[in-house]
Amino acid sequence: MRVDVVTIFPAYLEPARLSLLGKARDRGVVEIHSHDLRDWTTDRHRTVDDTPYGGGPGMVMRPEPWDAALRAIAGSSGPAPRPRVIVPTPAGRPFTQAYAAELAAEPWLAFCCGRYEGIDARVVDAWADDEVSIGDYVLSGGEVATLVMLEAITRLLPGAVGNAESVTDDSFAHGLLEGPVYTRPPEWAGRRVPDVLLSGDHGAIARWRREQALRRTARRRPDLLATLELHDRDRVVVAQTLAEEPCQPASDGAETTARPAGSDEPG
Ligand code: 6GU
Repeated sequence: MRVDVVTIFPAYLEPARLSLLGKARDRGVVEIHSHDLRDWTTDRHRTVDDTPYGGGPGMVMRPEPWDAALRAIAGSSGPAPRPRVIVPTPAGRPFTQAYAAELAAEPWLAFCCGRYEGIDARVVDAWADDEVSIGDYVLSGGEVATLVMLEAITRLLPGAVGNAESVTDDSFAHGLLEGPVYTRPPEWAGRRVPDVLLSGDHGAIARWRREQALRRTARRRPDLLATLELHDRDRVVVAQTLAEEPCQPASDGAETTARPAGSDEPG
């Protein structure tokens, strides 16, 4: 996959050289080019913004540099006739795992990182295939949102992650949040790893993990359950979880299985 990112702060994309994204680039799984929008300005001050028509606070990004940048990029010989053009904005459609998977199937993406109050709507209308938000809060620009989306997309690309299973088991891949995970030692700071995980009984482990995922999802994201097809046994777990006392923030009831060693109240 090829990715072009247009921004007035190309340095914001430097973290895309690290870790998973960096390795995917080294392996040729993804090719990321960041561009300075100001390279397509024509005035001495390299101006990219102006005051909003109709008044109001802040500044709006002028259309001409964006159009020039996108013409130059789309006209360069990429892997497709033109890239799918994405404008990150808090006013966009929500970015989800399914959306990440859809974008991961594209040969070529271009992200247009706006700043200030946004980009002139005419050039967005002319070029953007998608206006996308990463959540219900406001960032100062699209750069960090682009990094977020690039990481979510790239880890879905074949050859990007060592263990393909770690992608398919993720939270959201099955519509449920992932439950708690543990490694050695079996007891740490008086807290024991749930016995079932040490049992070697793969069926029991799979059932326990499903139950933990259901409990966590029912506690933290009950909205996710509405769209899922649940088995009868799943429904019992959800009903039990929802009938329990609301628990402390950041807890989802997993403490009943990962209780301190020596604690003997029922789980
Ligand atoms: Cl994609 N951009 C900005 N600036 N703020 C956001 C966002 C995107 N998603 C949530 N907040």
